Amino acid sequence: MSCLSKNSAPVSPDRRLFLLGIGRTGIAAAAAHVVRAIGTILGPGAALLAAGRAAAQPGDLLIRPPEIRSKNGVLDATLTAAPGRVTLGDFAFPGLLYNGSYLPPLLRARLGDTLRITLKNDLPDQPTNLHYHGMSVSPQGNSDNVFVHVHPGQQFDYVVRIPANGRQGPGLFWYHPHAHGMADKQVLGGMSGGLVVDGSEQLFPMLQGLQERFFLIKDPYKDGDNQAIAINGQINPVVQIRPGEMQFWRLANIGAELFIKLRIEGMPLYVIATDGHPLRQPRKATQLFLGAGQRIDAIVIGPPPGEFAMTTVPFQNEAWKTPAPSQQIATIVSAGPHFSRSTPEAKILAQRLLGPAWIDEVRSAAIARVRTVEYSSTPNRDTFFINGRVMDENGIDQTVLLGDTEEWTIINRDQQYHSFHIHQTAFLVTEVNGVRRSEGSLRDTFPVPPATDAGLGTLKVVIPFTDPVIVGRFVYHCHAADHEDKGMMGIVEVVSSQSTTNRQGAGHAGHGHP
Ligand SMILES: [Cu+2]
Repeated sequence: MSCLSKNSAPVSPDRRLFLLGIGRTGIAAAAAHVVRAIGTILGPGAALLAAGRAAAQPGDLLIRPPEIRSKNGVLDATLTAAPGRVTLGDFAFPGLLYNGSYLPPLLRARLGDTLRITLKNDLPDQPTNLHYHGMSVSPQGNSDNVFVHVHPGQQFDYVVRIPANGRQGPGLFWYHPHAHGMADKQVLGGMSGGLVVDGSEQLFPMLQGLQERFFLIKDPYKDGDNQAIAINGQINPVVQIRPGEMQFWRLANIGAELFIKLRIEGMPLYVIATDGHPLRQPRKATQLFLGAGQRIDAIVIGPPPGEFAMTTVPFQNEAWKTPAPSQQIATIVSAGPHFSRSTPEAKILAQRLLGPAWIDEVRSAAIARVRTVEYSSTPNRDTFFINGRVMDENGIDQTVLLGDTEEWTIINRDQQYHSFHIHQTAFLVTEVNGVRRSEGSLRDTFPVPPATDAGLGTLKVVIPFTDPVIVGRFVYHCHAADHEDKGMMGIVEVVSSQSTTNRQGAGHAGHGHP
């Protein structure tokens, strides 16, 4: 049974309803009473919430994902994919899980480490595999190779070497299944987790000693028209901070289809990295737009005492649907004595990235070639195309020479958001809908705006295919996983000038079945 209703955030803790003598029926009618009750329970700060949205009941304290860290240069982990029950507030559904958990382990490694991940497929009826999203690692063999299919009852041993020197730097990444046609269902079911390359404090020494918080955002299967949004597998968790305290927040949309705009009333974020790529200097943001796959690392400062709602901001995604109403997805509680070593905003914004930045090289590189990638779909949206074709796992759509930097224009003919994601390398966004953009950091996933009456949606990016570790065959696609599964994915092969195309080695090695 679910208490998600069209216009309200989930009303979850039964105990408050019990205290109020309200049964589980008639909850919508009781919402106003509940909000007043929260005001009584939590004091004047809660008025902020009550004024915002009804039925925004704070849940439990935000939990930390369990972690598996590398030891002596190796991260050993086993991920077992299997069905399992998921309960999110009052919403329960049959999930597809890693190690039985909707919040599987956060993997933490360092540059130069090797990930040794055993993937066991205990799903009864579908293949799966693992993708290491955002990592500049090899796409071949038993590394980050999405052409591996691990069938039910089989297991596969991934060995992913993170170069000590190269394009890959410290930052926030994630892992999820990428078996073509299966990704959406599996990620919606719960199969995705965080992946961190440690060392961000070497880029921004101010991070040293700060409390680190993860906000791993997921969109479970819809309950009718209602879309629950979970953070670390929790509905509307409470995040504690002291007034004036700095914390290091790491937000990742590791969901399947979700595009969200979010904000915290009265609390800006000082963004230091996007998709694991540092900014030259922090940027103040009062609103974030995160499509599935995108991440933000940010410093925050504890606001004055009180409660602050993290809410979604309605926006037009699909032209044929009314925007989803705002919902509260977390509650920030600022309380306790004012932090003694408080840092003013100006000091955060005055930080400068230590060391060279890949973005400078990308910005100044000569463009070796331009390409156009056009997104479209059938009118009933059961098939999605790139350049009029659906994904063909045995083909190659683009061949790129290692060392080249290219400019790709993604054109969106559909009246809904898509996104552009490419494996193994980040890119620089230079233009959105024909308007020049000055980006302070690289991305690996970025929304492609919908077509409107004003014209087609366009995104222009500059992609460096310059790291020798990425030689091989890999994919680019829309990261709304349902679109990707329904065809909106293409294959690029990066070839070094010395070698000819090696389809055998890159494409068909390492199948998980005998
Ligand atoms: Cu899409």
